Amino acid sequence: MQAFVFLIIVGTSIAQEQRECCTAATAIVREFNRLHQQSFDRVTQNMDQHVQVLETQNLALKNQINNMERLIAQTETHLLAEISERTSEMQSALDQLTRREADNRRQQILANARSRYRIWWTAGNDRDNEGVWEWADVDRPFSSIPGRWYDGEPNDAEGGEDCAHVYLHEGGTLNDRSCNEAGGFICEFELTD
Ligand SMILES: [Ca+2]
Ligand SMILES: [Ca+2]
Repeated sequence: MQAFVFLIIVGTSIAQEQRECCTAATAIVREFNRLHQQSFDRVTQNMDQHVQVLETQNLALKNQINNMERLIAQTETHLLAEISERTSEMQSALDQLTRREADNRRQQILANARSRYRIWWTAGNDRDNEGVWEWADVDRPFSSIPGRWYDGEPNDAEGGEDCAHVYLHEGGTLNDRSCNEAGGFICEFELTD
């Protein structure tokens, strides 16, 4: 009878220890889960904040890039307009310089010619059709010449003046004269570099 009671006491003690141990383990697991969840929430919150900062920085960078692209486009347009304007000005200056050089050369030739011949022939004539002046050497309207007739000319004096010469003493104006008279001649040529 005494031995049976002892077994019951021992059996009761083991079961109690098992319950206490189980309760403690459950508490530990619950605490671990709470701490884990707390840590996870904190990390998630930090990541959300970090992502938000990155998105803000990304938006700011996009705005800066858009501004730079707009600035580059405006600068490119301005530079192209500037280059076009400068090119036009330089071409105009070059044309003016070329014309001035041609005029100077023409004046120099005429000045040198004054002392050599009294008559300087051009290629202008109306030998084929009286009163209709043309160039003998080029297919170009006679009216496009830079010179002009002297006052009262051409007069086809005595019906025999069919060739045009230059009056050097009258500013390079033209007069019609007999083609048979001896004289110098004037040729037009293109100036080259
Ligand atoms: Ca004539
Ligand atoms: Ca004449």
